[in-house]
Amino acid sequence: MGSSIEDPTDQLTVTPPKEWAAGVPAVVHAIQYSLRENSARRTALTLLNINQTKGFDCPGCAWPEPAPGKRHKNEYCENGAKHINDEATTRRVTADFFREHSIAELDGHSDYWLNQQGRLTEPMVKRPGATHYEPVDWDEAFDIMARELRALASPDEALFYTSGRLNNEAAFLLQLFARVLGTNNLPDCSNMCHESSGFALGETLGIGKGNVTLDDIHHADLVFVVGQNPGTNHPRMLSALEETKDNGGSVVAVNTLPEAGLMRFKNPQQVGGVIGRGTAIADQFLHIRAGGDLALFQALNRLLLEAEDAAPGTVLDQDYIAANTVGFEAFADGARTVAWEDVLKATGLSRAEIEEVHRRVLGARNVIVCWAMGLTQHKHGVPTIREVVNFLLLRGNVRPGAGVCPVRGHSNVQGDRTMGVWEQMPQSFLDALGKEFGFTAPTRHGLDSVGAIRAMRDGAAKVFVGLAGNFVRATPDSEVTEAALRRCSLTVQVSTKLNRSHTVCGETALILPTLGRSDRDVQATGEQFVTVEDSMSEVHASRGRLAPASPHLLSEVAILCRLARRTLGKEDPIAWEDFEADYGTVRDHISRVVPGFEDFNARVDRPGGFALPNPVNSAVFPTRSGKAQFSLNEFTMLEPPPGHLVLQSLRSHDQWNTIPYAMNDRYRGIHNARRVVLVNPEDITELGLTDRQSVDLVSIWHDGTERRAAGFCVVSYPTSRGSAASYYPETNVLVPLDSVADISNTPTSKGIIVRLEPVADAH
Ligand SMILES: Nc1nc2c(c(=O)[nH]1)N[C@H]1C(S)=C(S)[C@@H](COP(=O)(O)OP(=O)(O)OC[C@H]3O[C@@H](n4cnc5c(=O)[nH]c(N)nc54)[C@H](O)[C@@H]3O)O[C@H]1N2
Ligand SMILES: Nc1nc2c(c(=O)[nH]1)N[C@H]1C(S)=C(S)[C@@H](COP(=O)(O)OP(=O)(O)OC[C@H]3O[C@@H](n4cnc5c(=O)[nH]c(N)nc54)[C@H](O)[C@@H]3O)O[C@H]1N2
Ligand code: SF4
Ligand SMILES: [Mo]
Repeated sequence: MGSSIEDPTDQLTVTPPKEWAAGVPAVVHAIQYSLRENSARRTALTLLNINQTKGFDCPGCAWPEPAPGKRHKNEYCENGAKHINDEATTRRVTADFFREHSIAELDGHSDYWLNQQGRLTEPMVKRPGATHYEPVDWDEAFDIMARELRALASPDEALFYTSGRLNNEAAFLLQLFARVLGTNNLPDCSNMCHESSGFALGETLGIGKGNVTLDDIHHADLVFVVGQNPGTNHPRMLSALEETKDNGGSVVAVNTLPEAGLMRFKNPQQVGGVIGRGTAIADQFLHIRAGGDLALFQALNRLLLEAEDAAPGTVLDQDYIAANTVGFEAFADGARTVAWEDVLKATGLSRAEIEEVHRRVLGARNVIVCWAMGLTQHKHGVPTIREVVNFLLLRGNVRPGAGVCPVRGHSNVQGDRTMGVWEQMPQSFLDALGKEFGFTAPTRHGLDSVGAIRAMRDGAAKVFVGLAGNFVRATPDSEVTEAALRRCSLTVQVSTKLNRSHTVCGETALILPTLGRSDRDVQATGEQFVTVEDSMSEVHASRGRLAPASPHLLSEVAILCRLARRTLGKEDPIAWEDFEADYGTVRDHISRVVPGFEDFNARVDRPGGFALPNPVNSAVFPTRSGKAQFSLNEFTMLEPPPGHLVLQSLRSHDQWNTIPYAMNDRYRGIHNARRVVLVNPEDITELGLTDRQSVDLVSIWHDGTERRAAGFCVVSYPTSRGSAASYYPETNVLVPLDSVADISNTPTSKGIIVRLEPVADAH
């Protein structure tokens, strides 16, 4: 019952940041965590099945696996092992647990404590006015949901949130159900994640995904890793970069922090990695200021144009530009005017550093740019990524072997989108879906995550259904978001583990426990598998191997099928019962609706699955003009008023998104504390603060409102000037709901303007 678990209190110790990542300590750490959660036998069973062709997909990040023949027996990283063990824990949350703890009491516990209670085991309901959850049988749970959904004045009063853990089959059924019901309200974690990438790439290249393969990374001449911390968040990417280096390629890392994984890597899967010095990853590290990446790529583009002017026909790929792109002239005119003075101010870099990158670019044929949240979660995230595309197009670097690589977060976040989980799917998809199932899909755009919060706040949405994820902690402006959810008539969370979204309830609230990636899934026609798509558009099967956490769990597919039948009634012609009995029937429909999935069942049966085609690699750009689009992006930089810093909210090494697994951030040298703010020593002095001082973080917003996160400890850290860092989700309270990226509407979680207010030390 987890009574032995306590809410952690911060007891900070600081050691110097590490200069290298992975290696033996990482593996030992993973096994320790595993044995704490599991028996030795279960540990072996789970760890040996991660990312194997007959096993399950790692529920961690979306980094792809090597081709089947090239897989290591332990094809997982330290963090993958932690994620899987967190799911495979033998601790259980039972009906007794909910009898003992009121919802108000649960709400007082930390995110860490909630997660540590273990796996959810049976459906629970909080009835109107109740203080506790009580058991409910599945039938009644579906009745409650169907009744609430049918009582809505319009289907647009319902919201269906998903996190990227959801598999393809469930994602496809979810969006089908929402659209048959009559709404496109499909907010998802992508809205907070790579939405800026999707918009920028969709507009410029015609497809919102990356075009490079793992093999392309291995053989590239130059790889940029921008605004990304692979040592923690995509650890096996380090093996790929090591291979790039072995093959003679180089790496440029661009970050506000000197992240350990960007500097040096010791590969735990190679003997040399255990005892040697490891591989230096970044040949050049650009210690950029927060939000300075747009200026950096604008400067690189100006240098390329000037080099071409000086030696025509030698720098730009003029044939490529002429054959495949539009908008070059307008872009080039603008790019030539970017002022060095502005660039140096925005980036905090020297001109010599940028010129050194430029020389590397001139010497490289195949260039790849990888990025993650350090670009997407800024107000100017979309223009920044468009400028990255300009940079690549200039030398014809969007083609096989080179190009764009937005490194996705959740294991199936890209697949969920491919399956139609988006509030603004194109008409071609809606038409194909309607044709396949004999209905007319709604065409009005639905609500994204920020839109969903506004609608709940304003009483315009009343039923919230979350499939996977932890909406209330993933989203900005925590106080506003909590109040918004509490206004709902019904909130439903389909989850594997307890989290804050279960303690912030609508008038009626349901917890529906479900199978995780590692659980065996048996339905009427036998054992089922599901499918996922990784960051490089490879689709493959995932088969759980463990006995489910409880006999009362239903799979996500089963929950959706029963919900749909109960809500839509017997007269609905869609064969929901068949889908639940045999997931292959869902894949048959997908094969006829989603381009690239022809013959899905046969192709996914092959070891390693199959790759979705990316038209860009055949020089087909499905944009409005039919060509790749150069764009003109206005120079923008983040300029906090005097006495303020730009705060980014990021992940520690010991957390999975909204869930801290432990209180450490080993590579950054932070131990036993999460309420810390990393600040450059010169900024500490300039602000009149001292190292280890207690402060409140106070964010400011245009409308004069302030938001406060109390009780943080200042830690002197080599972050770039003006750019502070703290962990998410503790700092989400600071992000104003209206502070979103232009075009993509992504909360600006990496660009929060704050001041640090000294408080009397509690110690
Ligand atoms: N272990 C673990 N793995 C994960 C996750 C997890 O929580 N834990 N989450 C998964 C998910 S959903 C995602 S989306 C990914 C996220 O992967 P990342 O994007 O790597 O995650 P963050 O921790 O948000 O780190 C952002 C990085 O960008 C840098 N940065 C911040 N602002 C700027 C800037 O303005 N410019 C530049 N150049 N750099 C900047 C930060 O210093 C940091 O290194 O990871 C996935 N993998
Ligand atoms: N300030 C700030 N906010 C951010 C970010 C940031 O960098 N800074 N990052 C954003 C990003 S990139 C993302 S992706 C979002 C993440 O947002 P979410 O995806 O919503 O959050 P997670 O923490 O991944 O969700 C964890 C919960 O998922 C449930 N779960 C796990 N596995 C399964 C499963 O197999 N099935 C089901 N049904 N449930 C499961 C468990 O109950 C667990 O408690 O947060 C965003 N929010
Ligand atoms: S790199 Fe990502 S997908 Fe691979 S094992 Fe680690 S967490 Fe899992
Ligand atoms: Mo993400």
